[in-house]
Amino acid sequence: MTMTASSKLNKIEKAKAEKAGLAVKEELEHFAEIGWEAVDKTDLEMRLKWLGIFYRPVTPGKFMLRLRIPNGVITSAQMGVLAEIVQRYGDDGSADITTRQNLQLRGVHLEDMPDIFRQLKSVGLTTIQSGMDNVRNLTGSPAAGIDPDELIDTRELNQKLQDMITNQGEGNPTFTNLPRKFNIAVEGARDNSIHAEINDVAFVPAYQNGELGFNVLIGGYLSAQRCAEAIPMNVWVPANDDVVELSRAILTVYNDNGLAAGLRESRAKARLMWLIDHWGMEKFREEVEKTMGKSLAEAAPEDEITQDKKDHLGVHPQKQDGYSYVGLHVPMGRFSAQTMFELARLAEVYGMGEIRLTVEQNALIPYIKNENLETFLTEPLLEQFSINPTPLTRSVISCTGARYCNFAIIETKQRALKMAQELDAELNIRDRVRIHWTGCPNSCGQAQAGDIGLIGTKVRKNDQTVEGVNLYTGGKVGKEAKLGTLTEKSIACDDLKGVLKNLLIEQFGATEKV
Ligand code: SRM
Ligand code: SF4
Repeated sequence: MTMTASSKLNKIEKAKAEKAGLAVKEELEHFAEIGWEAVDKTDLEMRLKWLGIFYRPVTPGKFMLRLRIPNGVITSAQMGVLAEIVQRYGDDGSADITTRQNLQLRGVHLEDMPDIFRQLKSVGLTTIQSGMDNVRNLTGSPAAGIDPDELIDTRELNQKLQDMITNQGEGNPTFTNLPRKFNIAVEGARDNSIHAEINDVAFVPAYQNGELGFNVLIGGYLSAQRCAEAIPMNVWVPANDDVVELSRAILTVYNDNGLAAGLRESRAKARLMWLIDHWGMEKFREEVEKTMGKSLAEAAPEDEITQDKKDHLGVHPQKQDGYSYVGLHVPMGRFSAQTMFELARLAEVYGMGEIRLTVEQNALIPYIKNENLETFLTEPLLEQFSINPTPLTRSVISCTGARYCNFAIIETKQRALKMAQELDAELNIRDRVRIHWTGCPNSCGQAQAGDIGLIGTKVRKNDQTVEGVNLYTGGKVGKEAKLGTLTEKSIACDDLKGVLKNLLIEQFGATEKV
């Protein structure tokens, strides 16, 4: 690297150039022995994220561990191991389903990490490259392989993508120093279950000359500085290893040109869309073709996203005769060790030992024999994880917020649930209304995708600074997905209920309960 190039690097790039993120893999045993207080600050706060280990300044010594669950498919055995891990930490231990149909464990201690990693490996789980400048969890339809309307079963493709990106979970130096985080989603259903519009690369089903494959959208992302909807790359690929090869080529082009295109200077201008802006789509496409060593087919004129987005809650017949899958509402996506054990047990007893996670932070149990449904529905866990919650509670989504995240400006999860429950009790609401809460403008809770989006902010009220939100509306998901926009600024959380109530009555057909 030249002096000029390196002097322009941002702080994170400089730290990565000094020592690669993945290097801490070899040091984990040592870190566990010396204890977290003795670990170098940059290793502790930054590089450990390459292993999925997140130091939480809000709860020092109690770490968050982010897994990778490609396509949101997890077995009962895997869930059981995760439950055992969080159980060790008593009340501090819990797990969250994330907005990328993934799991994060909470309360974990650094000294236990080598042992935890051995346990995870024994059941085929990995946490590698799940944070910082890496490709995040690969998302796909949660009902892949069981949805009667499905076009392409994306499970194997997502697993292959993960294996390519992470070198079978061992860590892959080739794709671990990207200019920024990177999101890939592969949709096989008709309802855009994966939010194609907010992924850096999204594959959506489309027929080309009678053959089923994917149109490719690129550059979508949300951030504090800019939010961009994914745009067509004008490429179609068949539903086979070309998906993996195209992803490899896009990642290579992004990785290798980040420096020359200025992406490694400012973290705020480093996502894939900035490279597309810099070059234009035509050159970007050419570079990708050059890297792949072949020309790509033009996009099919239309894709097959024809349905509104499903939330998969409740009982649904599978494409396999005699079986149903059941979607359970996990309030705020939060599990205790006990609910994880119980969910794993139910999937084992009634299903085939498998659970699916959704980007709505809920869980499905597939392969329940229809004749066993009645008994299944009487299981005590379903009192906590309802299959038919009230309309707002059903659809509310929230990022981590102030309880564990040091970027947070406000507390989110508890507040979001309470608000949804109270409004459900006070209003008749015909349809679901998706309220997305996010504790800061990073928008991990995807505020711009909500019918109503709320982004945490500080507000002045009665000469005091209090927790508040900026309100977004107009977000659409599914077949005509579009990002919502800011409609009202600086609403104190104490005043929010009244504002939401009016909004729900005026724009979403709600009426007051009498
Ligand atoms: Fe996120 C950073 C949590 C999905 C945009 N995100 C963070 C960190 C790691 C910050 C930190 O170190 O504390 C948060 C960890 C808090 C914690 O303790 O849980 C965090 N993000 C989450 C999760 C857990 C929210 C949730 O409750 O579900 C989601 C984990 C997904 C996963 O399994 O990997 C999560 N984050 C998202 C999404 C939604 C999505 O992918 O659909 C976005 C917007 C989409 C996107 O990335 O384009 C998102 N997170 C960010 C950003 C802004 C990125 C940017 O380009 O500026 C940051 C900050 C950053 O990267 O600098 C961030
Ligand atoms: Fe933390 Fe902000 Fe992401 Fe919420 S949106 S998890 S507060 S970084």
